[in-house]
Amino acid sequence: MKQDNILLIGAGGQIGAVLTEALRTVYGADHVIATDLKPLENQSGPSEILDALDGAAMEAMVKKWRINQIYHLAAILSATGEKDPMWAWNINMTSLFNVLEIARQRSLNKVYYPSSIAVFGREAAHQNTPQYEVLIPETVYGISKVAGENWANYYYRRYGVDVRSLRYPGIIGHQSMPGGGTTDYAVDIYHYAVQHKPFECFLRADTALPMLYMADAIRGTIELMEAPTNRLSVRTSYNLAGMTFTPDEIAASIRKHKPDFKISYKPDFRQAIADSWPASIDDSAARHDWGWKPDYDLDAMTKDMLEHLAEKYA
Ligand code: NAD
Ligand code: AKB
Repeated sequence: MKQDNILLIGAGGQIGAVLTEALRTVYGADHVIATDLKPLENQSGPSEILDALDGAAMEAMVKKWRINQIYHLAAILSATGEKDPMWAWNINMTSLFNVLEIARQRSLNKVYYPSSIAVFGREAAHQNTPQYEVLIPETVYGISKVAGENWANYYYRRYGVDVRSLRYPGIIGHQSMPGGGTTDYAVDIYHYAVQHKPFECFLRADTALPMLYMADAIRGTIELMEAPTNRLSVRTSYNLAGMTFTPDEIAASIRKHKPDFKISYKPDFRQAIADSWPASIDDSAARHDWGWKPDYDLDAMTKDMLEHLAEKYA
């Protein structure tokens, strides 16, 4: 078992809850300190309340637990961010600066900072969006991720802080619920299907978006963090792809198991956000540099999601 001490910020969220447990199997339960604004339940290791806007509290926690790696997951996502842009900008940027400054001042080994497909806007190529593409996002969330990626690159080039980052697509998992994103429908839909309820989708039937199964996202994150430094050529954030589908296609995949499943469509403000994002992204840099390869396609994910959620609701 590896003997780094990891601070996970935003560990109560959709990805954080799963990543915490995955990191604990690699580094040992006592070496992964899970933190969030809210108290964390059912923890197999240490946890604390931490507001990522409070730099002094974050530094005290780094000292207390002798932290040498930070995974900074706390953020306000695309849909919630549009309801109060300045609030979202403050949380997303202030928390990142606190992490980067502590990493610089205390010479931490590594920092993980997730970015998103939200960095792209409608000027970017819609299909197979390249790694290096024009970045004109149309949400405050996307703007904060473009800025965050560039600050990550800056701290690496200027101060040698080993910040690593992935542009996640929409992440789908059975373990936790998403928090305020535009891709959230693709998680909710499985919960409705398993409970034999009809699902009303907030995106149009033909809205194609890049998505990734949670198991792949967690494995990819840990693989990136364990890759030798000299293999990494991208210090802003790597494009990461899994699959692409529309609401219509995910419903069809669910119907292979649940033929009576019904979906209807009532697009809301999230449609404009989805329309500004790519349909698919090119992750060849991640494949080339550190061997990224997703395991799950849409049907494999559907089967796994339905099996796990059936157990949960039984
Ligand atoms: P989430 O909204 O589910 O969880 C975020 C967590 O951060 C929550 O538990 C929240 O309580 C916590 N948080 C918010 N403000 C905080 C603060 N001031 N201090 C401490 N904690 C605070 O988000 P997620 O889906 O788990 O996403 C994690 C990261 O991955 C985010 O940076 C997000 O931008 C990125 N990402 C997620 C997806 C996705 O599909 N889930 C896709 C692309 C990128
Ligand atoms: C969101 O929809 O905001 C997130 C993301 C793709 O960053 N899931």
